[in-house]
Amino acid sequence: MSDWKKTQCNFCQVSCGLEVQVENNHIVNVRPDPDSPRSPHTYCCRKGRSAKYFVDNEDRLDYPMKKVGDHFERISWDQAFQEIGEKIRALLAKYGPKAFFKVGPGNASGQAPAILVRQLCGAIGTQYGYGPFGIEFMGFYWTMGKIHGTQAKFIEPDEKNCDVLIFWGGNSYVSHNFAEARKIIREFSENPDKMVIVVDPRLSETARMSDMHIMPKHGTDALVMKGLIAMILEKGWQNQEFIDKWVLDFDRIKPWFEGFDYKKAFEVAQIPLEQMVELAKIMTSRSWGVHLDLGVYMNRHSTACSYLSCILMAITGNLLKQGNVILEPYILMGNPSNENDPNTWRTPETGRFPVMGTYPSGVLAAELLSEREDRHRVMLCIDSNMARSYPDSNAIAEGIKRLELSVVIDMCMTETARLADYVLPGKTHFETYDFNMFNMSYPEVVCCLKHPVISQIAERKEDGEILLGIGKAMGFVPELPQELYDIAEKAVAERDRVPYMLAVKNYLGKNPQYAGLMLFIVAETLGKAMGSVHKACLWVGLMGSPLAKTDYVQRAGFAPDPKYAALGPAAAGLSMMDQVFQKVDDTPQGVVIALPDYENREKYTYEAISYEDHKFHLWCIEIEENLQLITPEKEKAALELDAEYPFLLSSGRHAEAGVNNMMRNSDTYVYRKPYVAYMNPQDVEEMGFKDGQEIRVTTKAGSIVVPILAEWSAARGYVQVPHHFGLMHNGEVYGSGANTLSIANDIEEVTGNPHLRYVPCRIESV
Ligand SMILES: Nc1nc2c(c(=O)[nH]1)N[C@H]1C(S)=C(S)[C@@H](COP(=O)(O)OP(=O)(O)OC[C@H]3O[C@@H](n4cnc5c(=O)[nH]c(N)nc54)[C@H](O)[C@@H]3O)O[C@H]1N2
Ligand SMILES: Nc1nc2c(c(=O)[nH]1)N[C@H]1C(S)=C(S)[C@@H](COP(=O)(O)OP(=O)(O)OC[C@H]3O[C@@H](n4cnc5c(=O)[nH]c(N)nc54)[C@H](O)[C@@H]3O)O[C@H]1N2
Ligand code: SF4
Ligand SMILES: [Mo]
Repeated sequence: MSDWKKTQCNFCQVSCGLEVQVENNHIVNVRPDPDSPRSPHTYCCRKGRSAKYFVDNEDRLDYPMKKVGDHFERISWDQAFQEIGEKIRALLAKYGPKAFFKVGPGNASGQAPAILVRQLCGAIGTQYGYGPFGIEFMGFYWTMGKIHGTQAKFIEPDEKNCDVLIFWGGNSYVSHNFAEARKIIREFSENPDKMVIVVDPRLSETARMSDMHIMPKHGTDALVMKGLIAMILEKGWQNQEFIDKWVLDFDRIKPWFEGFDYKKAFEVAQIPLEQMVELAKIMTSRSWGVHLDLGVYMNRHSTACSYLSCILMAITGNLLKQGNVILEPYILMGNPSNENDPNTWRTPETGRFPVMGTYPSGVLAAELLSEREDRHRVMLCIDSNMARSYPDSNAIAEGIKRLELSVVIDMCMTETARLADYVLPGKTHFETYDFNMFNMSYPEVVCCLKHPVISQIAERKEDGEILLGIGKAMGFVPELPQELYDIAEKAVAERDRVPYMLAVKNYLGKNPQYAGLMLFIVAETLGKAMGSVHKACLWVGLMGSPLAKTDYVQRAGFAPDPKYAALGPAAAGLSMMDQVFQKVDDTPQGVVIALPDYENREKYTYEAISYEDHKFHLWCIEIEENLQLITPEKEKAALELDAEYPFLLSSGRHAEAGVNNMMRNSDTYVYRKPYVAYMNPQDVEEMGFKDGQEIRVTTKAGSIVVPILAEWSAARGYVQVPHHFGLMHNGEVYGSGANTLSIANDIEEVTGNPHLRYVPCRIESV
């Protein structure tokens, strides 16, 4: 038996610490890492424990492949880079940078490729990019930009300090979408001084742990939130002291709610008034934090919901002061977008704008099928199985085939890869270094460098190395002086990279035309010296970390090397962050790299708000207009279903066993078959079906066959299918893709999340 090696989980942004046992270069066992500061109570969920099925599966790619006629042929890396570089350059020369777009990466647990692909798109000069943000977080990050001044920081509930934890449209007990979710939900549930509140039409696994369960009619959350605010303001229950101190524009938003018939709103949402009064009393008298999730984000009026939830936090004094905190990733996760800047591109066919540099995934099918001259033509898709994960997957597949060039980087021969012109084999985060920018470990900021636990197999490369290869082939890495390579080698050997940083600055000072290619230059030189482009990306990220501007890093015990401290604040800052990098590199379970001054809430709040006046800005024109649509009368009419599609579908459910579209090896499902449609037993009986029988679910986009699982916890009038299936493994396909059923361009009106939790459908016997 081999030793246990430390790393982190590959499957979600939480990145729990794992220890894995490796035999003959295969993972044979997984357990939670007791030393991990990311999951300090030895936590990991079923997905993490299934790592071996993910890494080992027959559809792993080992060599670069090129489509020749109707089949793939193995080619060398040199040929792949050369041909891809040449073809992209030729197409850019013909159509300009607007023809090029990227999709992905879709794996939130390893984000070096995200930084590099941003560099590549920047060098090409394209703004077009799609990714998971565009499927779930458009309204949320846009709201962040409006409320506190930047899309780059986000609000999370402060579970460490609040009394009441609210889950609004999320099922965290199953999706484990924050650190140690199950443990924290259990603690809140068992503690008589604390409360769990769940807002979900279904008696979800999380709702079963709750002290209060509110069951709105599907798709009515915006109406409910608007009503709740109207009621609080009408009764004068708001926290006026907090509002006076921290909120700009309160008088401008008050009219949005005045005279709003909240009783009628709750009636339309089918929630008893007394329950809403009780909720309002709790929200105005206790500290509460809220997790909004896909039941809301992938539903009607999702931007309004994100926005209204922030207004609720503000008027009850739970925005930062207690209950909810603004978190800043230690590395910038994307470029904030400004849709009002005339230089910000809109999608050619559908005219949509980006949020955090990402365009809505729900319009991609229409963009790919566009006939316009300025349409998308050249695609780089990295770690995204978009032909399964994006709305209207049949149209997406058609669209990929029409592209003039499609390159897919993935660890597997996915459904998307099969459609591409070139397929390039990536490593997993178990085979190379990677890291995660999400800081889900409030109040500490934890940074982990995932260390490889499996050594080189065939010709797989780390994603970053592949992106660098494409960048080089396109001429984005200039001829560099040997000196830069030598200084990098020395810096790594001496565990001090400050001289290297200064050499890079010096080089760019003399060659300012390459300033925009800094990341490629570091990847090429320091990446080589470190043996990993991803590791070099972490170093770059830390050196430019927004945390370096605060005193949080010192609070975590870091200080500059005295020899640099003497050279002034700039050198001292670089040296301190370099020490952070060294400690992270030396500590495979991860390190607390910063400690925000969260005890001093006033100061923390003040610093966290990016607006110059350090106030929350609650008014904005888009929401003012949007809220006019959200009245009990209009909503009641809008919620009527068409006779042809009289039932509702949740296209997607984050099922315990599945991991988005990554868990291809169906050996993980030998003991149970999770490809089932949840339906309420009463609906099943009334419609004349039987538990376990196959049904055909049909929407405007398509149709799939799926067996029923009659579940007493399922909501009435609603069928939920998981979205993890329809993946080919070893020549066999288990289940069908839920996105066959989701409708292209059926997106939310303000920022554009798809309506995947609200798809009208019809159900028939097979
Ligand atoms: N209908 C419907 N669709 C949905 C959802 C839904 O609820 N309903 N949920 C959506 C959500 S929330 C999300 S976040 C998106 C996700 O959708 P995407 O962002 O498209 O991600 P996946 O489809 O899971 O594809 C991830 C790909 O990355 C590859 N991969 C994973 N890890 C590694 C690695 O370490 N290295 C390399 N080289 N490759 C790797 C996998 O093989 C897989 O092909 O899907 C969404 N799609
Ligand atoms: N096992 C597993 N866990 C995962 C993932 C995975 O693939 N597998 N993926 C991860 C990712 S990328 C994400 S984004 C998260 C998503 O995590 P969640 O958002 O927690 O996942 P969902 O299963 O979509 O839960 C949505 C909930 O919203 C409810 N809902 C449906 N309609 C409405 C409505 O109209 N109003 C309200 N209030 N609620 C409604 C549903 O009943 C359901 O309980 O999960 C993460 N965790
Ligand atoms: S919670 Fe996320 S990171 Fe932790 S084990 Fe589960 S999937 Fe992996
Ligand atoms: Mo997600």
